[in-house]
Amino acid sequence: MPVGTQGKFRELYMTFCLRATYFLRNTGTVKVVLGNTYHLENRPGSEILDMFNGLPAFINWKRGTLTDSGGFQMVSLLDLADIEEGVAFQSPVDGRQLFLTPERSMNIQNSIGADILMALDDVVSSASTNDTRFEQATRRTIEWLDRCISAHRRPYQQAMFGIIQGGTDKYLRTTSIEGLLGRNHHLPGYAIGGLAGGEHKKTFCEIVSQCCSRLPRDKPRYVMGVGYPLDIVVCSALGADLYDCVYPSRTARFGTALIPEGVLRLKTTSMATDYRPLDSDCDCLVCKNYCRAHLHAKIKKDPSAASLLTYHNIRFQMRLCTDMHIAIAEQQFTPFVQAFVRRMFPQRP
Ligand code: PRF
Ligand code: ZN
Repeated sequence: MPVGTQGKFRELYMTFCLRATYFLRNTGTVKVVLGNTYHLENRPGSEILDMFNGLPAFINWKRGTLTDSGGFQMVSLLDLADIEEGVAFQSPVDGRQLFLTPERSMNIQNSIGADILMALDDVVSSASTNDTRFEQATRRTIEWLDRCISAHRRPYQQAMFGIIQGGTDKYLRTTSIEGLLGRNHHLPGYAIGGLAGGEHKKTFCEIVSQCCSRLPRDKPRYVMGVGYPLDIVVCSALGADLYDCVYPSRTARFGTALIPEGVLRLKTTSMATDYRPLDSDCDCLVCKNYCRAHLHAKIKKDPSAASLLTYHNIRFQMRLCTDMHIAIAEQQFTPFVQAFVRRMFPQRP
């Protein structure tokens, strides 16, 4: 799921001067886009979203939508004051004091009207060394889930996913999973939260594996904030289904393109005379129309180069997912993973 924080997909919009969603549709396989409750509440705001009967009509997006509950933004953006009832924080936009409770998060997400909404979780940065904070967050996430279940006004129109927390502690993760499984009939899907924050890869894999092995086989599993191509492949091998990340657009802004071999830094001088497309296997309009040397020259003077890279990077991620689907359906996933890893790390035996 590409992330368009305010439903805008700024980079695509800038270059093509048309609704960005038109170009997202053109990337062929994007089925769901993600927006953030907290940002959408700021702008355009619930009143306007209600007038449109929700975000999908507002951004003219006819495929799937998902909103994150705001829990993670409170960690990533803000100097927060932590309160049992909910979370208070200062708006980074206008300094206003905001207060997000499970009820308020549900209320806003019901106005936004995405197909999937997320329960409000208490997210602790994986860099934290305060063990009691992880315990508190695990307990609180379950208590808040009950409040989210009661407050959700449209359970038949909008599917609510519960979120597993518990940091890197297996015992806390088990507590969290069991709490969620006890509410299984309210939850059409599950998310694994609290990862992708700089923990060791081995720990990350162990937690994803532990969670996936316990979750119902017939419901989607979403690993939140995951977006490196290698992580997407590894998590899928461990049994996960859904991902979201700003990585493809953020890395494009720094002049980086995703390719099967890893990444291509368009700003490096070797690109100045490289007349190949970004990725010769790619069918996107950027790879069909521009070479690396052109993008290298453009990047210095024209911000639209970042849009072209964003477009390619999103198409790259989507093709990766389609290729995984096909490999799984044809029972060829193991050789697929081997070939993927070998191409990215050819030097390893
Ligand atoms: N919770 C929520 N959104 C998230 C995460 C989370 O744990 C992550 C992973 N740290 C990314 N986005 N609600
Ligand atoms: Zn391309």
